Amino acid sequence: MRTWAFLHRYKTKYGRQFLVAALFVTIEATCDLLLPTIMSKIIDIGVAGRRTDYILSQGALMVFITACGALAASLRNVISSKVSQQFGADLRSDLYEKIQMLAFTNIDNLNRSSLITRITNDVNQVQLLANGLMRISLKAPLLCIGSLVMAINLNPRLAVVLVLVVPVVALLIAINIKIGFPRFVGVQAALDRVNAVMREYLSGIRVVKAFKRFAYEQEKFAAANQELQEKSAGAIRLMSVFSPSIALTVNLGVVMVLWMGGLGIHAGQVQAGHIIAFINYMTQILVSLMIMFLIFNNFVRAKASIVRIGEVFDQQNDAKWVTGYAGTQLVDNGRIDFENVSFSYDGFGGQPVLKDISLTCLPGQTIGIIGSTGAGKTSLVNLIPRFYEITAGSIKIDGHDITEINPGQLREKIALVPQQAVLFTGTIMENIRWGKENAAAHEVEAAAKLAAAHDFIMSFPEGYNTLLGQGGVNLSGGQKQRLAIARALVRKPTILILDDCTSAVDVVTEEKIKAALNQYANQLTCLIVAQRISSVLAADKIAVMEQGTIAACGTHSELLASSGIYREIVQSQRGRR
Ligand code: TTP
Ligand code: MG
Repeated sequence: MRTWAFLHRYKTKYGRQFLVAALFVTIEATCDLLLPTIMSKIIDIGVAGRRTDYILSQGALMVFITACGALAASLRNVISSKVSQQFGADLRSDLYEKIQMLAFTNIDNLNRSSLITRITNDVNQVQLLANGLMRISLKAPLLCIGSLVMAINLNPRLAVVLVLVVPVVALLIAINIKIGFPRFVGVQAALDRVNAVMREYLSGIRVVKAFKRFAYEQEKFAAANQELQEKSAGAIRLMSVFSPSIALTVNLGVVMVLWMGGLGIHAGQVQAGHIIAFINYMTQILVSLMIMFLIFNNFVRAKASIVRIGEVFDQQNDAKWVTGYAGTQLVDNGRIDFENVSFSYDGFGGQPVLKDISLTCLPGQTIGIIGSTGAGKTSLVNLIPRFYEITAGSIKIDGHDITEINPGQLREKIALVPQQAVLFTGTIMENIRWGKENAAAHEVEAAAKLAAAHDFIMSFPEGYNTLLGQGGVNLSGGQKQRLAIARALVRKPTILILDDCTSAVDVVTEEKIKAALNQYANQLTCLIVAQRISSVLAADKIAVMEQGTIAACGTHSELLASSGIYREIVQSQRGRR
């Protein structure tokens, strides 16, 4: 299966250590296998013949073999823990790297929260499997087969019992696996759903409380929880029938051995020690069969995880983000050309979100983009840093098609302030420095001043060192937006894109930002997406978007004269500048 392909690279990396662990497991199993035979000899030769010297020497041998087994077990444990931890860490970091390289389309496909489960829970499961594989799962079959061989070797007559018992037990386990497999997969899926419901609830907890939807959410959770309970109970019920029936079969076998052995002793064909050793081997067979059965459970869980991890590795990166790909060197002008661009999100029913867009933005120009919600403004500006691939037409920066420019270099020139300000856990200083890693403190401050953020930052006791919670929860909406603007400005980009990022800022502050930007934006190309006409009044050109197309384009006065839609928007906003 293709999804498993990613495991190959680890096979070569850890194959040798795996083999060493396998060697130790073999030693360990061999030691376990030798003990019952020696014991039977002690009973039959030493005890029956009253030979103390024999008992002592064989006893010493038993101690020695046990010690060897213990040593092998410890070494195997050390190796398996080390390898599985390392393997887990490698897998996690490879996965993380892969996710970083993914295009937005891929991430939309995979769903963000499921990516988190994949990198944590799923990797854990695979790591557990690797650890288990190197420990018990190798030992159990070895013990099982070894015990069989030893038992037959010891006394072929008694081995008849094995011929009866082992197939029955194996059959029981096979049936169990056949019925149990889908059930365990079902349990895993139900667990995923509980996780998903919980995650969504926690991320939307404020809205849930605000809308008093607690009861609804609780019901949703209860349903998922109930499903998990039922699925798990079903799987466990199955186990609870099978485990005792296996134990019963084996115990019947023990009775048969005792019975046949008793007859054998009576006839002088079997020795007492043989019976004890034989029962020992048979118990080992039972235990290892049961262990294999438990490992199977582990494997089912890990298999689902492996598939889920494989899905991530299988994602083809549409954006062909090649590290080291030189591409075309950009000259810093900042001209943007949209030529007959069409675009649709994957899975948007093939419905184009943008249709035949042509727009030119000359170096240093400021272009305003307005239009009703859902018109495609955000989609349009997100195409410039090549977050998504267009379906038709071309987008050029300084005359070069963006598909020919290394995305890393392309994005370096562009600062985009998204519609929803995204902040990270850390200080305000760190958050602004996201725009430019090595920005000096005065640069950060200058950017914050431009974004009208300096004053409110300084009003905090810790100033720029104020710690922000996850997503900036301890800031107001407008404060977040201004930090996001500062982060973009500190980068000193060639192209600045503001996607409706002053929507939560009061009008007075917005005026301040606008005035500062007007000066600052002189040398750079600026795209301003806005709801309020006032935000784009001063732009060199205003594009009015309507259902994925540019309905009109021109300066404010041109549009007033020529565009009905524009006049309507202006009219509707009159008096609430
Ligand atoms: P947007 O481009 O987000 O519309 P907009 O930015 O003009 O709207 P707003 O003023 O509210 O910010 O959306 C255009 C269409 O694309 C809309 O039907 C939703 C769809 N869409 C997606 O399917 N996936 C996405 O990630 C985004 C951003 C939009
Ligand atoms: Mg938008």
